[in-house]
Amino acid sequence: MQRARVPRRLPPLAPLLAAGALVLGGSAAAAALLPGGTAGAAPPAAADLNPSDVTANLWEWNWPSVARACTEHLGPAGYGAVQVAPPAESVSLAGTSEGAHPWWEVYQPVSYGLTSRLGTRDEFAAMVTACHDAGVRVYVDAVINHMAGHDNTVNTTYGGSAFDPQGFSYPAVPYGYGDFHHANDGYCNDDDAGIDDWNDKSEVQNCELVALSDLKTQSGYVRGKIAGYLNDLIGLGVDGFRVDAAKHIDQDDFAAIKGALNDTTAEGRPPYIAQEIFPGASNPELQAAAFTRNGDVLGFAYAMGIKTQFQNGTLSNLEGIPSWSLEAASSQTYAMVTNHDTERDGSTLSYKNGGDYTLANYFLLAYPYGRPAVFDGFAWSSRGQSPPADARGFVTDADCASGWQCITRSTGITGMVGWRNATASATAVSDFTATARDVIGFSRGSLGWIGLNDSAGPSTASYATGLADGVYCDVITGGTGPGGCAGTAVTVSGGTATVTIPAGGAVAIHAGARR
Ligand SMILES: [Ca+2]
Ligand SMILES: [Ca+2]
Ligand SMILES: [Ca+2]
Ligand SMILES: [Ca+2]
Repeated sequence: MQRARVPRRLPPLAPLLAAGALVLGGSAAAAALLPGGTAGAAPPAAADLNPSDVTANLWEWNWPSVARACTEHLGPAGYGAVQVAPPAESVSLAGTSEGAHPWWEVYQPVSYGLTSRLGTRDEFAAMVTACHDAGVRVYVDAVINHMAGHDNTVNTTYGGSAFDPQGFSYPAVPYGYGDFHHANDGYCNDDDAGIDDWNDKSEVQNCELVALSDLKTQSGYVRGKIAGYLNDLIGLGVDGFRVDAAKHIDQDDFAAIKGALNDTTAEGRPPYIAQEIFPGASNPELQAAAFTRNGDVLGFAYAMGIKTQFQNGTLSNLEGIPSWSLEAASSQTYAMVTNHDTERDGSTLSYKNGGDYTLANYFLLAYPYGRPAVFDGFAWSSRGQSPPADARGFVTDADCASGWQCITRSTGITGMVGWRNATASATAVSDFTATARDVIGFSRGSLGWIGLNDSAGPSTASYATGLADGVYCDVITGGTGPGGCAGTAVTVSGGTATVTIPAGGAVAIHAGARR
C-alpha cells in the first residue's frame, strides 16, 4: 500500500481541510490548532518527511538518477532516507591496475568542492531538494579521515583542482604537508607511516590506511575544514552522514568535529550519524562500542550472521538474534544485508546470491534490529571495476535494465518498506515459529506477520499471526489492488492463518493492507 504524500510547500492546514478530515468553523478555529495560535506560520518541515527508519543506499548512482529514484520510487514507497556516495571532488584515474576509473576514486577526495564523477554542485543541490520534496532524507557518505593516496602518480581530478600527492598539498582546501600525519611525527609512531598493527589505537588512527594521506584531526584548523565541508552539505539540506573510516579517527577528534556541525535545515536537529567501524580489532578501544557515544555504527556482525543463516538454510536460528554478540544495541545500529565493501570481500550476501539475497532483505526489513539500509549498487565482475561511466569516468544514468541493481524499487522490497513502517510501533518479535529448519514465521504484535521459506519447495503450514480476523493482501506480491488484492490473499481466522509460502520466497501481511 502506498499512501499519498502531502507536498511539503502547502500551508499546514490546507491539505487536511481539502481532504475533509477536519470540519471547522473558520480561520479562528484553524489558528487555534497551530502552535502559538498563529495561522499561516511556516509549517514544520519534519512533518513532511516520511516517518520511516528505512534507508535506500543508492551507491555511486549519479545525482540526477538519485533525484528520479526519490521522486518516482523511494518517496512513494515510504523510505525515510537515501544514502548517496561521496560527493566531494576526487582523483580521476584513467589507468590503474584495476582498470580505468575504479569505484574507489570517490574515496580519494582532493577538495571539498562538489564537482565529482557523480555530478555538479547544482545537480547535487537539486537532488537533495527533489528527495526532500518526495519525503526522503539524504545521508551522505563523508570521507573525512583522509584525502587522496600519496602514492598516486598522476594528479588528475574531476573538477580540475590541482593537488600534489607526494607533497601532501591540496591548495583548493587548502591543506598542506603539516595538516597530515607522517612517520614518527609525534602522532604516528611508525617508520613508514602505514598501519600494520591493527590493534594499536594510535597507529590505526594516526597512521595511514593503504597510503591514503591521513588528516591530522588533532588540529583545530583541520577540524574546522572538515566541519566546514559537512556544514556546506547541511546547508544544502543534507540530513545525515555515513562516516567513512570512522574507526581511523580519534573519538575525541570526531566528537569535536560533530560539535561544530549545524542542525539540519529540514528538521532542525543534529544530523544522523552512522560510523563505519570495520570489525576485527581485539582492542576494545577500536571496537564499535567505543564509538557509539558519537553516533550509530554500521551493523557488520548482523550482516555476517544473516549471511550464515540464509546460506545454510537455518532460518530457525534467527530466533536467537537477541543473544548474538553484535556490535551495538538495535537503537545504535545502521543495519544492512550488504554494502559496497562487503559485497566485494564476500563477507556478506550480495546480489550475486540471488534468492538468498532477496529473502535476506525481506528479513532485514521485517526484523526489529537497527535502522535498515537496503543496498543498490552496480553489477560487477572484477573488484575494482568502475560503475557504468563515460570515457572520462563521469557516471552515467542508472539503468535498472543494464548494469545497475534496483532491488530498492522492486515490488517485494517496497511492499516490505510499507510493512516495516506499518509495524514500527510493535517493537518486539512475537509468535516466532519454525515449521522446519528453513521455514519460519513471526509477528510484530498485532500489526503484521511474515513467513519466510528458504527451502526448495513451497511450504504450507498454519501460523499464529497476532492479527485481527479478516482477509489481508500479501505485500510481497503487490499488496492491495483495484477491487481486492494485487497478488496473494491471506485469511486470518481466530488469529491463525494457513499459508503457502513459495519456494525461496516470503508472504507478508499487515494491518494496513486488508482486502
Ligand atoms: Ca607499526
Ligand atoms: Ca608501518
Ligand atoms: Ca586517521
Ligand atoms: Ca538459502
